[in-house]
This record gives sequence, structure tokens and C-alpha cells, in this order.
Amino acid sequence: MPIARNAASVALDGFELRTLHIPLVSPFTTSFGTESVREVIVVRALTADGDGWGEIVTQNAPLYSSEYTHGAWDVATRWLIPALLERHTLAPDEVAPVLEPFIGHRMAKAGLELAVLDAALRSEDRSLGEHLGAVRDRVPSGVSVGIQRDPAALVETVRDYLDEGYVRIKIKIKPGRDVDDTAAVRDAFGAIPLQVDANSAYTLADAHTLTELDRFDLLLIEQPLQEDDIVDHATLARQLRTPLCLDESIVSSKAAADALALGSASVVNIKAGRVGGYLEAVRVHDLCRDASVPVWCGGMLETGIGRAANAALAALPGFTLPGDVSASSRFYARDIVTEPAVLEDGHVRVPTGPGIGVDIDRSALEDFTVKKVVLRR
Ligand code: SMG
Ligand code: MG
Repeated sequence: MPIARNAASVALDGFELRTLHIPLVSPFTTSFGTESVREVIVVRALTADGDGWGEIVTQNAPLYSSEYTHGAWDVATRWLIPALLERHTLAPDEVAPVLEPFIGHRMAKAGLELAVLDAALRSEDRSLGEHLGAVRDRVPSGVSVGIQRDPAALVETVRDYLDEGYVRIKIKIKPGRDVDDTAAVRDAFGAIPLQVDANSAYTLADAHTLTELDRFDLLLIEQPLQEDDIVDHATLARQLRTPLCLDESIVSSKAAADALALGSASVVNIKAGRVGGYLEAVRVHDLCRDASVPVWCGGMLETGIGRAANAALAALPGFTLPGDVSASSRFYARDIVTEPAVLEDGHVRVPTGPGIGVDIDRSALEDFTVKKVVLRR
């Protein structure tokens, strides 16, 4: 089946940006901190043919990566949006080249690109899944479990997610909360599909601790070392029996190619925000698929906008491992789309409607908005 990845140009009138504060159903703790409220930027592309929606997946603080919400707002309003508005018409695949002179800020760029892509696809009555090359109508759903009070509490939290039907468990680890937490989950639930994510909390000097995890037959260890520790990750990978997966380090398809060439990873977590957009995410997918490297779709606690887009991305053929594409209810009691992602038999459905395939719940959007600006041509 030929994959059509060109979408029509849109006549851009402007962009609306909103910062939202959405409460989480429970605090989410990683090796770098705890979050109770999701601070996120929602992007609305205003075009002659209708609106398009995107999401900038930064966190409130620059702890996962160097990007953070206030910084993304600043660079988007001061530099990125003005550059895009210089163009009268714009195709989705022109967004990245127009923004390319501005270094970094990939999450901000990705959110803007998604809004333009959504507007273009809606105007053509085509779905994002069809556009990206989805081959499945639903994707297996894994869940990312934050660090809990103690291993016993972790077991109870994991039990609830397994009861809901999640098909793969990922637990967050950090020094001092690694081997015992993993052992507790293995002891309680046997051979479930299980993986761990360190969010860069270790150094090569901790290799002895990380090799202890080999005995748990994990699917993978995600991002044990720092973002730019690409050589150290290769050194560590040679010492581990468990597959090493990179998240933070894979900031582009070039970074992915470099990591694979060096042997720094044998699995790749693909996040559109981290690599600068869904179109670049497809390029990471394509090169990993060519190299027979399995990939899976990561998450950034997306609202219904990014969650729908992630389901479409995760339906591409190279996504052979369950992703962090969970039900909206994993994080939110109230989402900002009218049909939030739900778990059905351990899977999330790939939306089939035009564009991202979900509609915005305008009253929820208003209720969570703490800041708003409209920039027009
Ligand atoms: O959206 O399900 C989700 C979150 C998945 O653990 C998750 N994301 O490093 O993979 C990761 C983290 C990044 C966000 S931590 C605040
Ligand atoms: Mg991760």
C-alpha cells in the first residue's frame, strides 16, 4: 500500500496559544521530581479552511529536558510563530524547514507542526493515521507507573493497572529505588511484560546496579544515563543482557542513526515532541525499521490532542512493542477532548476522523486555561 505523506497547504491566518493547568488523578513521580498538575500549551492554528489543534508537551520545569513551558511559550510567540506567519500558505512538511534556523526547542516546534498538520488534514478530510502510514486500527496499551511510597505500594498500584487491562507495565526507577522495586513487581505478578525507566538518573559508575536488573528478564531498560551520554550508553549496553532503550537521547532521526551506529541502543522510544514533530518521528520509525530495531511510542502525559496523535503514530508497522499510549483516565479525570482515549481489551483505538480525529471540549478547554494569546498575520 503506498503511503501518502504529503498534505495540502493551508492559508495561515494566525495561531492561538493557551497554557492549561489540568489536575492529575494522582501525583506522578519520576527520578527527577513529582508532578500533580499538568502544565501544557495547546496550539490552535487559525486557517482560511478551519482550525487545527496541537499540543506542546513541555513540563513546567526543565527537568526531563532543557525545554520548559514558559520557555516554549516565549520562543513560540517571539520567534517560531512570527516566522511561520511570514508565509501566506504553508504545507505541514514546510513547518520544520521554516523553523530549522532556530536551534533546539523541538517540543515547541512539534506542537506548532501538529496544529498545521491537523488543519491541513481536516481540510482534506483525511486522518492523521492514514497520513502517517498506520497499519492498525488499535494499539496495545502500556502504562508508565511513577515511583511510589515503597515497593508494597508499587505492587498495589501495578495491580490496579493490570486489573484495568494494561498489557505492559513500565516502572520508574532511580538510585535506591531500583532492584527492590523491580523484584517486588516480578515476585507479585510473575512473567508480565515489564520494563523500567531511569530518566537519566545513573552514571556509568552505577553499572553494577543496572546489571543486577538483568535477572528480572525486563523488556528493556530506558535511558539510564544522561541525554548526551551516547558513548557511555554504548559501553553500558555491552555490559547488560537487558536491551537498552533510549528516550531523552534521541532528539532527531540523525541522533537515532548515530545511536544505532554506536550500539548505544537496541530499542528506541519515539516521542514526537522530543524529535520536533510527528513527521520527524516517522523518519525515526523508518530508519529503525530499516535497521530491524524495535520502537515504541513514548508519552508526555498528553491531553486528548497529543494522545490521539500518539495512537495514530503507534499504529505504524515498526511499533512492535506496546507504548505509553494509555487511556486518558490514567492521568486525567477530565480531558479537553469530547471523546477521550479509553482502554478496550488492553488497547487504545486509532481515531479515524479527519486530522487528529478528536474534537475539543470547549468548556473544558476554557476551564483549564490560565493564559491565552492570539497572534495574527
Ligand atoms: O504519557 O504515559 C505518559 C507518560 C510516560 O513515563 C512517561 N513519560 O521519560 O518516558 C518518560 C516520561 C516523560 C515524562 S515524565 C514527567
Ligand atoms: Mg522515558
